[in-house]
Amino acid sequence: MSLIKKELPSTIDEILDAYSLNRNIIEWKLIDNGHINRTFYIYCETAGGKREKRLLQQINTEVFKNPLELMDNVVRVTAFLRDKITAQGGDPNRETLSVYFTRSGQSCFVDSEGSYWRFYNFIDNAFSYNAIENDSVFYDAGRAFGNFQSQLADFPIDTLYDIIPDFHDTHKRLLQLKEAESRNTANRADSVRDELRFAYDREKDTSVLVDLLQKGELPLRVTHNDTKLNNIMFDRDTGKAVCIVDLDTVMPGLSLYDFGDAIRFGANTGAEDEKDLSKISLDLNLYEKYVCGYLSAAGKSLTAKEIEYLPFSAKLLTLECGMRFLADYLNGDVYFGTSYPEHNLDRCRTQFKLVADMEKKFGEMTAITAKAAEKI
Ligand code: GN1
Ligand code: MG
Repeated sequence: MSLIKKELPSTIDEILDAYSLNRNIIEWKLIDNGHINRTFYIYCETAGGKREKRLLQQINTEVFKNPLELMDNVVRVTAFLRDKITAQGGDPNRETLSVYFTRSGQSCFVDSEGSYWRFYNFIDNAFSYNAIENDSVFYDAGRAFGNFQSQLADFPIDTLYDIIPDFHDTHKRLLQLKEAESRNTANRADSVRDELRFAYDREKDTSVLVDLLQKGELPLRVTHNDTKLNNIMFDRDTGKAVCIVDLDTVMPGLSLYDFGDAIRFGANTGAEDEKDLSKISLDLNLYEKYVCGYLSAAGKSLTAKEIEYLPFSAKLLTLECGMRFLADYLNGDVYFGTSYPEHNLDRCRTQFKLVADMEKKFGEMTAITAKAAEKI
């Protein structure tokens, strides 16, 4: 089981030295709402005696095989965003992540155990949601991700590394699931026959978006690729979305990946790992709020085909995520952080329940989308 360690790394002094920070940390806290990286809030002091709040993150090199390419993407995207935000009269220290460089000018530090660490600015007086408390928050989430996409619309896409190739190629994800089933590493395949059947029954859906991309009917854009609600920081004073975080998977992709994944997580009436499946469904009101917020910021730059496939993308990205959880369960929980043995299976079941509910509500999702698109 891949349990995320909760304490500060044993190499913390080396890390602090590399960034010219004093060895005594004033305050720290684990931030544990991601499944991949290990993240800490750190209140520290520079060698010059200045106190600073920063985010320290260990890059998961099992998932991100080429951390230097990843950091290259992140440095260039964040520098680009800083310029955009400054030009628009915003505050780049709050509205985007920025990378701190080591004493020797590197964007991350490799400690004596071979672990990769990086520091970001800490967005102070801000918080993230794991679930929607009020639907206007989700409108704002849609606006924020739509805005992020518009800000990066003229980023030179060819200069970005493909950090995880075929990350949202749902058909390849299905093939990976089949492979996990046949390898049956954790000897769990017999216990998940229903879930496997659910995925395989939807095989036809899995190649729809990648085929449209290949045929040139959907445009390649700079996308975030991990648009969970908790990857948006909200300002404590204004309540508004202030900064998009978790830029590890920013790379060329489809706008529909970002839309679909945001609905998968944020418009679910239950948590991603809820055990009681009766609590899982698509909240159509939240779906509508997100569509309206997203189109208010990105609508003008989208093609008719992109808009047409918005509801489908929600269903597809939910199916894809469920298949990924299931494949990881079959592989023995080697990818996603888990807290108990059936964690990935519980996550898979919520995703498939949500897919089934979206299938029932697909007509309504389509009508809501069409109505929202009229206002662009
Ligand atoms: C992972 O670490 P986190 O929670 O931001 C995963 C996403 C999944 C998500 C499911 C690099 O994101 O693709 O949608 O878990 N990130 C990676 O909650 O695989
Ligand atoms: Mg992530």
